[in-house]
Amino acid sequence: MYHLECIECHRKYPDNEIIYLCKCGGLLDVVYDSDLQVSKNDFKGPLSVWKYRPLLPAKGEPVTLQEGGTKLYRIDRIAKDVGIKDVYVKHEGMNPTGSFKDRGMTMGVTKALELGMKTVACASTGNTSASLAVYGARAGIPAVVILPSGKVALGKLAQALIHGAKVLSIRGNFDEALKLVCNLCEEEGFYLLNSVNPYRLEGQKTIAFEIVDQLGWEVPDRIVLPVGNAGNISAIYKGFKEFKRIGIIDDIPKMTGIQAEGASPIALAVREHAASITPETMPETLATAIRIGNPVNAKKALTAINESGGTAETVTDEEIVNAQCELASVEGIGVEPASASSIAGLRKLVEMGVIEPDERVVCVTTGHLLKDTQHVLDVCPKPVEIDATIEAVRKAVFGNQESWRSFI
Ligand code: AN7
Repeated sequence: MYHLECIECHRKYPDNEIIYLCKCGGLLDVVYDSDLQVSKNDFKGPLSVWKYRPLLPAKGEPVTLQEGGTKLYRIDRIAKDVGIKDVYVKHEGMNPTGSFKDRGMTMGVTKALELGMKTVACASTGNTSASLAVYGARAGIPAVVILPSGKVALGKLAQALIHGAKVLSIRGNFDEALKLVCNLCEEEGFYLLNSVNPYRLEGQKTIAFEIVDQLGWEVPDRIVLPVGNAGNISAIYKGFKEFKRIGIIDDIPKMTGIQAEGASPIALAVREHAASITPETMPETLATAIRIGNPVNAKKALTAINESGGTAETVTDEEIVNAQCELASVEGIGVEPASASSIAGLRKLVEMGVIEPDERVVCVTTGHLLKDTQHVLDVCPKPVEIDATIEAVRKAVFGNQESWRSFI
């Protein structure tokens, strides 16, 4: 029903071969037989990753915590302020571990068991490790995670630790951690669950399915999302393409990737109309989730952006934090910095005239606010400490007009 296929040379591999890159070095895709017949009626149960099982490459019982089914919120106040009519947030922070990674891991760890793998492993800027630790625990197999020391938000680190992963912190960045974990998996036969693994992206493509489902089987004009290792933008694009191929939708949204200025090889390649990226050796941003200089899925992401008529843009750390505060205080949606880059990017692209005022846009917010709270405490006003008397409370509420919304 499906096989693995190289996106460059189109060499095919059976679905049960343990392989992450083609012999030619190209990335792999899961490709379904062209006579696959699936209709809306085949999607059963509540909104979730596994609702779309007819389009997922799993044979056995899923390893699941009921991921997906995240809410699609309208954000009318921000939309009005930005000057565009129709904006939604797909809040992926509402997944079981607080990020979109769970969609990939429920699929990837299910596949690991199906393939008889005994240990799972990944490199991570944080969220992937949290998710792998959880799904490893759920599956009852050990997980090894390799992290860039000092650059992982504490909420994510705490998750990886308490869910029982073997947590290794390297003196190096994410790109170095990824190289190491690839070697480790090769040498020890561990199952690699970074987004170079095409099965993981199969889980993540359900973001596209859910958006269409939630919009009453309509397609938005544009998807705006943060880009780090570039797996998610590639996965979501693949989801839309599959829905189009089986006749559920007619159009594909413009895939629009946002990167932090200090870690932006894909945005730079798009700006220069380059066919490939130039890796950034010293990536830096406060949005540590996307502090990635050599995105492994760059080739797939550039195809997604170019074929869909989308674009990529950079935002500064300051724009990211402002967008995070705005989304939190104006719309009541708490997301981590990387996720807020989608809102910062929306604003910038509307100002640049790239996004038109009449577009219907979905911003994907990839991780929850509580993942990463240190800089929130740094940028927000301190709690006002007072005596435990009603007079002091009254004075504090009405006397001091220092606005806690001053960042808006
Ligand atoms: C909140 O956890 O790469 O472009 O190792 O945690 O698919 O890499 C995280 C990535 C966006 C970027 N938003 O997604 C990791 C990791 C959040 C993230 C991204 C990440 P990709």
